[in-house]
Amino acid sequence: MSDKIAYSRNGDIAVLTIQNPPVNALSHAVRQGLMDRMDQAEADSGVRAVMIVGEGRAFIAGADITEFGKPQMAPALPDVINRIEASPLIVVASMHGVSLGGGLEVVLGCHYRIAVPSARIGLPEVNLGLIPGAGGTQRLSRVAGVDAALDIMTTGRQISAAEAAKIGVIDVVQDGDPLENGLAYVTDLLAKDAPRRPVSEIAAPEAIDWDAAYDAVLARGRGQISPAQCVRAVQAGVEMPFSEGLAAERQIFTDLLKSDQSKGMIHSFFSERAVGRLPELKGVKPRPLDHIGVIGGGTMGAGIATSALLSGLQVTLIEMTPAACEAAHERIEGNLAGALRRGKITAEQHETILNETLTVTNDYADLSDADLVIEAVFEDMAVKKKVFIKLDRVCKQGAILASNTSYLDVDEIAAVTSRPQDVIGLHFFSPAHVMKLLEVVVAEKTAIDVVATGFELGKRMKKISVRAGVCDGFIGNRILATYRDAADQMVMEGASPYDIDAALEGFGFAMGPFAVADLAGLDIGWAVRKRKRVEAGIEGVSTYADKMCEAGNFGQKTGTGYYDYAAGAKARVPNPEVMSLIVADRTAVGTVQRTFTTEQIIRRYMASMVNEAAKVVGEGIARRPLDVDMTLLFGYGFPRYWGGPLKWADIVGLPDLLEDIATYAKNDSNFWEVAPLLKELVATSKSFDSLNKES
Ligand code: 3H9
Repeated sequence: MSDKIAYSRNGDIAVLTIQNPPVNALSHAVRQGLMDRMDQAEADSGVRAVMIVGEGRAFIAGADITEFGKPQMAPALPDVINRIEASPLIVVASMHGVSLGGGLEVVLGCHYRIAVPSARIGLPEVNLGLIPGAGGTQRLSRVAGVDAALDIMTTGRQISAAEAAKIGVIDVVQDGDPLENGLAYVTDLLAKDAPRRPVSEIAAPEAIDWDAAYDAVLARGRGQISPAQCVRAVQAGVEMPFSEGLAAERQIFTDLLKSDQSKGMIHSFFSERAVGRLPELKGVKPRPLDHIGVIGGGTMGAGIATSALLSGLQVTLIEMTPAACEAAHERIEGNLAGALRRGKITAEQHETILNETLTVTNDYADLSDADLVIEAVFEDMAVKKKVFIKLDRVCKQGAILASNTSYLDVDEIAAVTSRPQDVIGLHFFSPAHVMKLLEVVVAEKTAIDVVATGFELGKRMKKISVRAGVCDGFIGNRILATYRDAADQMVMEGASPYDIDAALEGFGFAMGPFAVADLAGLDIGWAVRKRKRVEAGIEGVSTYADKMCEAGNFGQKTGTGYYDYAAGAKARVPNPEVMSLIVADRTAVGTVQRTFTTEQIIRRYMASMVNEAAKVVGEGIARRPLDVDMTLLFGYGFPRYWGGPLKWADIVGLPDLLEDIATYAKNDSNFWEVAPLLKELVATSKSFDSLNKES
């Protein structure tokens, strides 16, 4: 018999304690154990009720996700839950921590439910590209009604015990020890001779307009299919007898389990957790991290300072003049007001941060006791070097000097200090207090405990931290530069920016590349192009993109760019002047014109991204394919349901991609030079994911 479920007697109550750390996932042994212990309880003379509790930090966090994709071993979870519900004894769940997915489904199979106030419940299967597959769609809608059930399962959000009680999922919310509370509750139920209360016997809820609900959820899902499938499963439960509804739900669940989207999302789930786990950091103690310095109070510096303040760190921000200090202070205050409004901090914390933990000054000497200083000044090597020389002079021994550069050579920056071992790149994404990604850029001489401290900072700031090596643009911006080029090339060959944006938004990106450029500001790329031309001695050339800027069209901030934003950002319409500028450029350059289908746009854009990503992994700039995947997911709006560009590549097949690249290379062999790693994987019939597993 399994040892994952402990069995004990408390008078006439059998207590089943789930013991499967860390989060009591419903592995095969747990499912079998629940079956066996239910049998034991029913055979145990004098037992009148069963109580299920979880040991450790959760009641049950759901099905064991590591078992997905492997052959199913009986008993299946729906059978376990049906067996619990069908017991002649009364069965009670006493919950603490989370009861998620299959965990909530077990709870709904019990006849009564009690929880501590801090308990949380949810059906987060949609976050894995699935729907609840063990009765969740059927039972929750019977208990809570269709609207509340659909809200919970289509968003995947967790709700509090109080909210769960309001919609009837929890009968009693009570502070204290879940075991003690539960026993008292069951004793009370037995004293009252409370009946069994199977949810499957509750009448089906009222129907709604299923097609309208399906369409609304589908539209919200930006291409994700599983949330809308929840609607169909609930519909089946309303229109058919309980057992048939259950079978329909199971069919949708198993179909989705085989889908590309669930493969992508399950990859995202595990990669998100694996990305910060680096073998070389095992056992390495981070340096102390209490007081952070930030150089520069522009959008980026203020965002970094805000993020540090929100994670409880003391912050000293340096600006050059009193006026700039005041502006920086205002920016941070604005960010913090937003955090207060969204309930991320209390009014008291807000006051303390502004009055005690934040200092804005123009005196570098105030950094003398900082543990780590992040420079976020203008992206220019000479300016950065000046800052690092100053920091080297004022910062205490052992203090970490970090640059927020997005593409400059961190080794070169480190070389101007007397302590290159303490120098690291910490590349935040704007707005830094909102965006989840942090590239931890490890330079040649960076000490290992400095790397560990970079990851520790990311953890405290609740970021997804990715280790990157030094090269122009590190992981993310290097790959971005390539796929942006691919998009620009397609524009010159006949695709409009609007076709490209529409194709990629259809693929699942939050925004297409030209809409992103409008958001970031077209003047940024313009300045870079002008500088590069001066360096190359080819001034006087002006592309269509330059002409847009020369006319003052910088994107959203000026109201026009590729799009016209007169009716607001969401109601953007193509700027009518852009296409004529593009056509003039195409004619001047003389590129052969062709048409592109949506599929062709996506394949070419993605092939460029995958090829560059394979180079980034092959050169060791990213350690593993999953590091690239998480960078693109958390910093560049890549659709989570594809799992990242390299997971996407595995899904569509590497040999086909290689063939595509060979075709594109016929016109531009330089740009389309195949990544050696991609060739090697195809030659050895391996996937990118096989490299994740080897590492
Ligand atoms: C489902 O239930 C389908 C059913 O409807 C139908 C079935 C037929 N399985 O996140 P953490 C691991 S689908 C296996 O770092 P936290 C996790 O990988 C499931 N492993 O901690 C990590 O391992 P490691 C629906 C799991 O405190 C460790 O536990 N349920 C599972 O920040 C700690 O996790 C979900 O989608 C699992 N279900 O957050 C819930 N869950 O240490 C998914 C966690 O090796 N889980 N692990 O990296 C979560 O949302 C969070 O993990 C949780 C804890 C909130 C539970």
